[in-house]
Amino acid sequence: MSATLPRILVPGKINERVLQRLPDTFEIVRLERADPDLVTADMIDVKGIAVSGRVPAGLMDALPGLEIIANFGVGYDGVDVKHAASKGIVVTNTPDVLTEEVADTAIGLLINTLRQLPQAEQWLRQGRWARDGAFALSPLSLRGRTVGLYGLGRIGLAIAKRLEAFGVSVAYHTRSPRDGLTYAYYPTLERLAAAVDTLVVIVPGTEATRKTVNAQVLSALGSNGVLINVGRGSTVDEAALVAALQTGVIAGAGLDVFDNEPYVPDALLALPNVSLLPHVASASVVTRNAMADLVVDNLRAWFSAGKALTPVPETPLTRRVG
Ligand code: A2R
Repeated sequence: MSATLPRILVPGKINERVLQRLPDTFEIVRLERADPDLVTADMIDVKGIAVSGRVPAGLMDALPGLEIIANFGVGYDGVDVKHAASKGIVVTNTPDVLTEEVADTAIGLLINTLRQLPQAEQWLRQGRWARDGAFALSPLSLRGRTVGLYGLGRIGLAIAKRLEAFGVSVAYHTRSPRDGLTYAYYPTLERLAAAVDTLVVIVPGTEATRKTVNAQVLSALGSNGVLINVGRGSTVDEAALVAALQTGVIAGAGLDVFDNEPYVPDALLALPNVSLLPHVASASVVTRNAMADLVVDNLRAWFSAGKALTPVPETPLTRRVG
């Protein structure tokens, strides 16, 4: 491997296709995890990071030549982007290429939660259909529901379009209303929750969204209410959610994301009125390959043309080429 290739650090695990494609134009340096204490003197000339997970400020500080962090995923809450911006390090993510897949999964999770399809399949697989008869009717249905989207960006809009086809009404809350849409806009999350019976969370995990789906919001959603989260676990107050599900404050929840992944609270696992997925919204081979390609293409564009393809808004930086 030529010593002139830019060196890219890969802390922890990442999609295999990233590791396959990087060596065409880069030298890969592996690190067991994103821990600055593991950085050794020979990594001093590392210029980029490709990551699926965390990049703390300390790791950036330990790599004085670092120019770019290419994050695998549209959400980049694991990367200390404020610190990156303060050091002139560009951060990229993988928007758009996963939008439709995540929206598909959101609809699947919504219907699974309402109609208890995973439980019905277990009934069949366990031989109970033949032994005990028909699976119980689902208390909940998508019919007649009003769905509120907390977040109406790329993915939120793709979910909204699907919901229109299902014949349910759609409303939303974001910080500012989107032009050219007929969906009802609510300036606060609590007012949206009060106006709908189904709340789909698809905002980024930021300080501003942290634990915003709290006891008041769940109470406003009401006893027929269903919460679906395909954004980030940090957005929901998990303790308040468990209490609301246990006491009938809301009727059910479908969760693809959790506060402390991959650990899911026992209290959630014990509940009958939830549908739980291990953060798989974008997890098909085709979509994860597209995300992997965008990680590598961002790094290539940065070092060849001086401009990343999909920098996050906090770091709209360019590189002096040469
Ligand atoms: O607030 P706005 O007008 O910037 O709308 C954005 C909304 N949003 C928020 N809404 C209410 N309160 C907040 N503090 C807040 N922060 C952001 O979330 C916009 O409608 C949406 C984000 O849309 P995009 O940036 O297009 O992201 P995308 O591709 O839809 O993905 C959303 C998230 C990712 O960050 C991952 O965490 C997850 O889905 O996969």
